[in-house]
Amino acid sequence: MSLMEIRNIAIIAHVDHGKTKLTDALMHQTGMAQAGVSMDSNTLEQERGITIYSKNTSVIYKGTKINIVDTPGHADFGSEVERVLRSIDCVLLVVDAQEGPMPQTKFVLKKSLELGLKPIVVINKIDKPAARPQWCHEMVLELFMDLGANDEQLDFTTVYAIAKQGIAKMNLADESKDLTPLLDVVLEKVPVASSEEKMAEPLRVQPFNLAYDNFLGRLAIGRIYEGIVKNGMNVFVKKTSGEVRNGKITKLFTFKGLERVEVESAAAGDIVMIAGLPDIYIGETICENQEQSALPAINIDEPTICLNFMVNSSPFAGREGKFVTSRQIRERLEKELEVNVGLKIDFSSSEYYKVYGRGELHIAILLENMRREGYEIQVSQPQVIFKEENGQKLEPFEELTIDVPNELSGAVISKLAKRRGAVMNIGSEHNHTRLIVEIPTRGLLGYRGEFVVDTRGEGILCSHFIGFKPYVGEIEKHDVGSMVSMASGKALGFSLWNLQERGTLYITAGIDVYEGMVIGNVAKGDDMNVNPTKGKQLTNMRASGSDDAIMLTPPLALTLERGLEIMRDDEYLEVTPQSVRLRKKYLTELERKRALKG
Ligand SMILES: Nc1nc2c(ncn2[C@@H]2O[C@H](COP(=O)(O)OP(=O)(O)OP(=O)(O)O)[C@@H](O)[C@H]2O)c(=O)[nH]1
Ligand SMILES: [Mg+2]
Repeated sequence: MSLMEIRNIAIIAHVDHGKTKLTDALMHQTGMAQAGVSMDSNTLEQERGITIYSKNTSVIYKGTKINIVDTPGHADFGSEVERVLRSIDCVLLVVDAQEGPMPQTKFVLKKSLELGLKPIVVINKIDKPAARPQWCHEMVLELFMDLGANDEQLDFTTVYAIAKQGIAKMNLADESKDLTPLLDVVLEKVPVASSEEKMAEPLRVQPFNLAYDNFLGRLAIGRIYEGIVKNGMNVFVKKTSGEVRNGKITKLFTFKGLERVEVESAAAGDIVMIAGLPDIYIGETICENQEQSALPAINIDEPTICLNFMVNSSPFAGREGKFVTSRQIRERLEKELEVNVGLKIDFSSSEYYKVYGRGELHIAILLENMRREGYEIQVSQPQVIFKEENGQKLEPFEELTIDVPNELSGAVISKLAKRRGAVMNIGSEHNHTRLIVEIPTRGLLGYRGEFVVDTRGEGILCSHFIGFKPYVGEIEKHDVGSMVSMASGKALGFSLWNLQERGTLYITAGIDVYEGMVIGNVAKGDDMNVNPTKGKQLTNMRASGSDDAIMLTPPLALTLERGLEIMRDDEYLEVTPQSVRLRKKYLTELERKRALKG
C-alpha cells in the first residue's frame, strides 16, 4: 500500500469570486491538467461561466496528495457545499478583493465554522484596479467575529491571490511568482488526513456525493475515514437508523487531476469513488463488519419549490424533440434522481410528474439539460412548498442582500414590501444602499427580472434560503396580464407593431404562433386576446412599403429562467430543443371562460 500523505480541502466562496480559476491554476501548476482544461467541464457550466456541480480533483505537491473539492457558489446549490464540508479537513475561503465578503461568503463560512474547520482565507483578484485587499481582510475578520469564530479560527492565515494568473503571496509586497506560497500554507495548516492507527481499523467510508456512469450505474463519492477499501470487497451499508444491507464493491477509483483512476485499494484519509452499490445514498456508512456503527448522518436540505413536468401537449408538440412520451420523460427523470441529490420526484399521478427542487435555477438547469438531449416537456408554474408543524402552516423564507444606487432604493423597498419582504437592515456607502431583506420565497418568485428592470441593471441581488417560517397570507404580485394569441399562423410585423404599444412582446415577426400561446404581456391589467397574424388590410391600392420595413422594438426573448419566473398559474411553459414558449393551459378563449366558471 503506497502511503502518500493526504490533505483534503474544499474551495468555497460567493459566486464568481474565483474558486474554479484557483482550482484550475493549482492543477495546471502541479502538472495535473493541461493548460485550457477547466474544472467547469460541463457544457452548461462553460456557457454560463458558473459552477453547477461540485467536483473532485487532486494534485500532488512535494510528495503529498491534496484532494480538492471545487464547489458551486450559487445559492441554489448551497446544500451541496454543506455536504462537502462534512468530508474535508479545511477550506480555502476565497473572497473577491474588491467586493469583499458577500452573502454566500457568510453562509459557507458559517457552516465551516460550525463544523469546527479552521479556514484559510484567500483574498483573490488583487489585480483589479478597484481592489482593496486590506479593507477586505478587515471585513473578513469582522465576519469571522460576527459568526462566533473561536480564538483558533480567528487566527486564520491570509493569502493574497490572482487566481486568473496563478499567483499567490503571503504579503502584498511580495514578489508575484506562482501558487507555491498557497500550496505551502496548505501543507502547513491543513491537518493530515490519516494515521497508521486509522488505517489499521476496520473500513468506514461515507459518501458525500453521487455520480452516474452508463456502464457502472450509480457511483458513490466518499471519504474513507478508517481502514482500507479494496476492489471486490463485500461490505455492509448502514444508516444511522441501524438499518443495514449488504453489497459488493465492483470497481474503485481515486481522483488524479480531472481523471478518475481505477485502483485496487485505497486507504483511510483518501477520497474515492465506488461502484457496485446501486442504491447507495449520501450520508450512509459503508463498513466492513456488520457490527460497526454508522457515521453521523449528512443532512440534505429539503426542496423549497415544486412544479409539474408533463408531456408537451401544444399544437407544436413533436416538431423538434426526439423524446416526447411520458415514459421517456419518466425514465430521464429517474436517471436524474441517481445523481441530483436536492431533487425529489413524485411519479404517482398519471397526468404529470411532480418535481421538487431547491430553486428556480436548480430546476432550470435540469430542463436545459433535458432539452439539449432532445426532450420536449411542458411544465406548470413553480410553487413553493408549504409545511405543517404543530398545526401551523409554514413556508420557505429567503434572506436577500441587495445593493442598489441610493436613488433607487425607495422603489425597490416598496416593491419588496408588496411581496411581503421585511427590511432587516439598511446601510449606505459610496452612493450605494445595501439592504438586508427577509422575504417568503413565494414573494421572491418572479421578482428577479423586475429587479433588473427597476434598477436598470445596476443592482445586485443575492438570496439564500434561511428556513421555514409561518405563512404570511396571500401575496398579489402580478400587475401585468398576458397577451394571448387567438389565431394560429405566422406573426406579422404589422400586427406586432400595433400590439407592442400595449405591452412587451416575447416574439418577433415571422415566428409561428398558435391559438392560446402567450406572445407578450399587457402593461395594464388583465389578459388580452389578440391576433398577431393579421396583415395590413388589402386595398385596391398597393400598400406602401412591405411588412419587412416595419421597425419593431426587440422582443423580450423568453429564456427558461425568465419563462419560469413570469408564467402565471393558468399557463404552461413549453420547453423543446430549440424553443421556449409560454401558453395558456386552455388554448381557446371559450375553454378558458368555462374553466373560470369552474
Ligand atoms: N481580475 C481577476 N479576475 C479573476 C480572478 N480570478 C478569477 N477571475 C474571474 O472571475 C470570474 C469568475 O471566476 P470563477 O473561477 O469561475 O469563479 P467561481 O468562484 O468558480 O464561480 P462559481 O463557481 O460560479 O461560484 C471569471 O471571469 C474569472 O476570469 C483574478 O484573480 N483576477
Ligand atoms: Mg466555479
